[in-house]
Amino acid sequence: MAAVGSSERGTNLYDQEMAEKTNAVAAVFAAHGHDVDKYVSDFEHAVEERWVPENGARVVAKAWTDAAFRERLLANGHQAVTELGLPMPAHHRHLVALENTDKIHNVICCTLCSCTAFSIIGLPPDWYKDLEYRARIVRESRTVLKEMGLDLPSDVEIRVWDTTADTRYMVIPQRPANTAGWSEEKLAAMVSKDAMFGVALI
Ligand SMILES: [Co+2]
Repeated sequence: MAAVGSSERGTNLYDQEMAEKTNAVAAVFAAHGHDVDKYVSDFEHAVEERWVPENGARVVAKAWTDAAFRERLLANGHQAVTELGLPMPAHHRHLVALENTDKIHNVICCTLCSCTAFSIIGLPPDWYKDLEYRARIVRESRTVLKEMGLDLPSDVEIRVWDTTADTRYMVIPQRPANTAGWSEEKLAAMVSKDAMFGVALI
């Protein structure tokens, strides 16, 4: 039995099956008059050009520098990011902005799968989709964050937010102290994707 289940062989078989399924689905769409290649290239363009964490970084920098925008963002995230020309898919009905403070640190996950506010903070990284992260960040968040390089003081409360189909989250990290007077562009350049997931500080 040993050689039969080798992972390399399994992967090749999986790839082959996926290719067959993909071709079959593409053939059905083509038969109904859809331009499959255009759809795929548009999708790839969206992934690479539009659904990037630079969007969320702009939102964070705006919240840091514009108190009225910050209030609107905390009250209705979806509406506030739309104001900045950053659309979200219709089914992402709610965007909840989670503001870190000296005493509260927020971190996000999707215990069911890998949902994020991807049009704002970017597509989920591999570790976010990992079963181990999804299970352990809820039960032992302090330990998991420490393993990921974020060792929070013991008096900081950690809040873990589990994404759902219609409610997406983004973390608003704390603004570094030595940045008074910085432009929004300069501030935005500091904001990492990890910080908006809550697994890093700035
Ligand atoms: Co999910």
